[in-house]
Amino acid sequence: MSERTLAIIKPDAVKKNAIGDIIARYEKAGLKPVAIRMMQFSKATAEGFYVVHKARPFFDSLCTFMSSGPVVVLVLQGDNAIKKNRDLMGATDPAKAEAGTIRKAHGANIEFNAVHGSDSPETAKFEIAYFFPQTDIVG
Ligand code: IDP
Ligand code: MG
Repeated sequence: MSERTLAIIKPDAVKKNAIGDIIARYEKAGLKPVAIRMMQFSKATAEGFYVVHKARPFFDSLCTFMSSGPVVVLVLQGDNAIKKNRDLMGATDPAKAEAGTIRKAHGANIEFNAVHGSDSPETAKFEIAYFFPQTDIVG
């Protein structure tokens, strides 16, 4: 079933000049970009995006990291896009990520882990709407 997911190329990966490599991996896996936006989050934008993690001990550090430099936010579309992207990303901790995954290739540690991907249809819906009006999504 074709679905959409939200991906973010995080500040660490943008700094490492990995934008092209990561988007190539999405395309090769059949995840078509249908919206792309480059921006730098304010702290408040990061806090609103990660509101589900508000009570976690790493919340403040995560939001500081996510607002530390430019990011690329994408809507990806394809069959089973949510799970496909999670598989492509690898485990949250790059040290535990499988060979061939984005986090294995580009992640430094459990916080600086290169990419974000929605984890369910409900979060994908919230996350896509957080950054993109319907009119800015093609296809
Ligand atoms: P996910 O990105 O694989 O879905 P989540 O548990 O949703 O992982 O956590 C969101 C983000 O918070 C992670 O991608 C990572 O950047 C950061 N994070 C998760 N767990 C930790 C931790 O234990 N310490 C520091 N940062 C963390
Ligand atoms: Mg998550």
